[in-house]
Amino acid sequence: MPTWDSLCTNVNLATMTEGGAPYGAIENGALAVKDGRIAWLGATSELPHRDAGEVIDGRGGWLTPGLIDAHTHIVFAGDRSGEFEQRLTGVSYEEIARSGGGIARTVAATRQACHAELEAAAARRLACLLAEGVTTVEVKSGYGLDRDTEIKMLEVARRLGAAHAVDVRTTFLGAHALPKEYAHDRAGYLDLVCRQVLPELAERGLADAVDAFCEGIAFSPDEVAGVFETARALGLPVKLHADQLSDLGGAALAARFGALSADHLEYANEAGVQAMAAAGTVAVLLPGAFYTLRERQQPPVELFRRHGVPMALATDCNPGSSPVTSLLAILNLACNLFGLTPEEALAGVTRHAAGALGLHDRGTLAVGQRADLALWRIHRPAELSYWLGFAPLEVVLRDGRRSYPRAPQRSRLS
Ligand code: DI6
Ligand code: FE
Repeated sequence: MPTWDSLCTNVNLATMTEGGAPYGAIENGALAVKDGRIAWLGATSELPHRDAGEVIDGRGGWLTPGLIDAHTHIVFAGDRSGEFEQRLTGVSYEEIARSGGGIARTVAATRQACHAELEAAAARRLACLLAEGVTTVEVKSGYGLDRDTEIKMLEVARRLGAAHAVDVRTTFLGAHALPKEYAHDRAGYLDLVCRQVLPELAERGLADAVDAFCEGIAFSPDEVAGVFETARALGLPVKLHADQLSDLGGAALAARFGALSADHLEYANEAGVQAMAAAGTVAVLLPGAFYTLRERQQPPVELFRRHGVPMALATDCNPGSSPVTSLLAILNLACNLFGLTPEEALAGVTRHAAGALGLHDRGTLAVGQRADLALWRIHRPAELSYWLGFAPLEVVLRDGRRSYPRAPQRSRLS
């Protein structure tokens, strides 16, 4: 038996660990994997031996942690490209939502779709992420807004994780919008969410976290607080769509419940940012939605830096405000639109994205971490943010096993 299952040599490591060189870089390095975990990493000159089942020659490229997309809505049915055309004529996202389109349109289509249809549509979106080195993806419900469809969405998300080389973390987003059957009974809908659906999800282990949309077109801070109290009582961590289109104090609300993350945050105020810092809540920035909705108000990146709030980045892949299936494009948008550095951007889809999901076993290259690794044919890590539409991915190991490109099928004849 070889000491190591795999060994990547002749490679530069962007470990993304804090406190050392930019990107936590180790140039001319090597990394060894045993039992799905990183067993050794360092400079090639210090490599103790080369006794491995598989040796991957990195040919001078860069190895990073597998990327993590910490905020997606990839499970949905239907099409909203007509709303894109409407917005281009000057109709706003909120006007479309208030006139019965928007989330409600996707809810109608998602209720109609069966498990297999939803799974097939989501798998096509997921394939785009996997082709960019994503090894962990968060998937939200929230286009069902009734018990059966919310559960259907979460079951589809779980199936995606079982069928593809990716870890899926599920988030229940029942408080995404008010379904039309409850148009005149907000309390009734929140009761359904809190008393019926949430306890059932907790019991069945279908949701890893609970999210809500706190906004004028969705739920008020008080309504969200009720959902969060129920989630916390059931032992589920929370996250929040906060301060995207207006300042409702969402950042502070998320912090008050010890949220894993507050997401969007364009309108977050300084008190909210300070509260997030104190609570250890990660800021998940979603430049795909900012870009698609042609927003003007940028998230307070300088305040996050000053107060030490970690910034993650995610696609927010959804049919309304962020029809984006490229996490690398998000790195580019975050740098060009929000002024992040390429190093901050890469930390946002590795170390801090892991934090936004409450996962501490990934997102950096260090001994003992999961061997979720992406090897890139690039000269410098900044290239991952620099290109738009180019994915210089060469190899992915997930849990120590090669998941990209797929291992060649053995010939049936031999
Ligand atoms: N914020 C978003 O960006 C998505 N949901 C949310 O709460 C948009 C959802 C949609 O328009 O379908
Ligand atoms: Fe979202």
